[in-house]
Parts: sequence; structure tokens; C-alpha cells
Amino acid sequence: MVAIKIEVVYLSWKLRLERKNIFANFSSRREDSYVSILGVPLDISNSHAPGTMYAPEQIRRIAESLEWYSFISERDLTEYGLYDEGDLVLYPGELTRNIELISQALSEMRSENRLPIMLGGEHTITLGAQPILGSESLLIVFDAHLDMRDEYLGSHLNHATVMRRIWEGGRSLSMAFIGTRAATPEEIQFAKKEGIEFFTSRMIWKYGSAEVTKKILKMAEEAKNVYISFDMDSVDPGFAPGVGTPEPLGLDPHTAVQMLYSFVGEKLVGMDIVEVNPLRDCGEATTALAARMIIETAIKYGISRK
Ligand SMILES: [Mn+2]
Repeated sequence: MVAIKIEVVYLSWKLRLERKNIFANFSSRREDSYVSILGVPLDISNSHAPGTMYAPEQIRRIAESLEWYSFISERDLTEYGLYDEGDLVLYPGELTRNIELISQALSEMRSENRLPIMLGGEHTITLGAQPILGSESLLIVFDAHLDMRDEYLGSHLNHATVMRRIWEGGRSLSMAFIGTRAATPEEIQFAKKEGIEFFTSRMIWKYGSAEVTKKILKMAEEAKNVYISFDMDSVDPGFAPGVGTPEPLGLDPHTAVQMLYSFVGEKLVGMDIVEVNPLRDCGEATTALAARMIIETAIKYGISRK
């Protein structure tokens, strides 16, 4: 009998792209824009409700109904452009290989001096951003959860342990969590011991967001690079019900968008919006908010580069 040798072929990320709709039907030329949208429909390790794989297409589709003008920046997206790369065609069921694929895509975009914005997908995709963080970076995480467990349901690599894995792999990394309201005593203890900052949604509701924003901007000043990971469940489920694990008492959209906006600048090396689940959405509230955040980010980033 002849043994069959199976060869694993690694294709460049550019050969693993699928393009159906484009974001907001907005077509800048790649060379005329700073920002790249990349859909990463990873939906493998969810423990509650699957559906994040549908987020990139739904966010693109709802974005068509939004205006390109920003009342925060008083500028229009057409002045700065935005390029939609399409969705990564993921390896079915292979978490580690997909994280490598993401890393390859993000690293190449950074080498072209572009800002990648990933549309998740589950939160695990943030692990793919590790190589572009570099050393002495600040990772800003909007999230109801700390995702700092050492293991979850017997697994070390999933959406509930992702921040712990990134922390372990970081080089002089700082982390600031915004909107925290769901964690185990062990996670809180770990964060405090390691000097990881977390600003609870209660703290922000009680004292306002200005002080927290100032503190995080100070951290950003001291860092070389900034990366923002925006888990949509940081926003209150009343405003963003379409998420994998809704948690009450979250941020209101104005506060969330204003804080996000404050952190977008020249030092930003990447961003992701994760855990949007269109199957659980209501009136497309969650996907529309995600789309709005991308438009605001692209304009503010464009201003910082011009
Ligand atoms: Mn979360």
C-alpha cells in the first residue's frame, strides 16, 4: 500500500481573502487610505451562543445606511478614506493556525504603515495582534469581562483566557480595562498583583469618564504603541444586545464612543471590534454601533496622520 503524505500548505493571507460586500459601500483606493478593515469571522471557542461569524458581513451591510460625516470630528470620511480588505478565509476548527494567519496579515499591514481594524469574530482574535504590539505597548481593552482566567472549562486558549495569554506573552506591556463588571475573585487578584489597571463601569457611571480617560491617556503617553480591543459587551446590553455574553450595568454608547475616540491617535497600531453576535441583535442596534465606531475611528486616525 502506498502511504498518502498530506502536506500542509501555508498560503499568504492575501490568498486567503474573501470579498463580498465592502464596508459602507465605501471604496477608496488602498493607496489613498490609511485604514484597512479586515473581517475575521472566528467563531470556534464560544461557550454561550455561537454567531459572531456573521458579524463582519452584518456590520458592513448596516454601515451602508450610516452617513460618512462625523459630528465629533466635524469631518467627512471621504477626506481620509478607508479600504476594506475583505474577510480572512479561516482554517476550519484550527484556533492556533488562525491566530498565526491573523498575525501574518496584521504584521504585513503594519509594515505598509497601515492601521488594521479587525471585525471579529470572537475575542480570541486579539491574540493575533501580539506581534504588532511590540515592546512597551499599551493595550486598551473595552470589556465587561477581564478574560484573565488561567483556564476555562479545561481549556487554556479561548475567549475567556485570551487576555491572560496576551499578558503572559507581552514585553513590558501595560493593560487598561474599561467597563469591567464581570470577573472571578482570582482574576481580580491576578490583575491587582500584576499591576493591570481596570476601570469598572460602576466607577465610570459614578464619577464620570473624564478622570479615567486622563489616566489612560497618561499611560498612552508613556507607551510606544497603543492597541485598542473593543469587546462590544462593554456597552450595556440595553444598547448593544447582540453579543455573546451580555452583562448588565454597562457603558452607555456616548461614553464608550467618546472614550474610544480619545485614544485614537498616531500611536495606534491596531484595533479590533469583537463579540458582536448578529443572531442575538435587536433592531441592528449592536451592528450599527460597531459600524459607527469604525467611521469615527477612521476619521480621527486620518486626522492624526495628515
Ligand atoms: Mn467580554
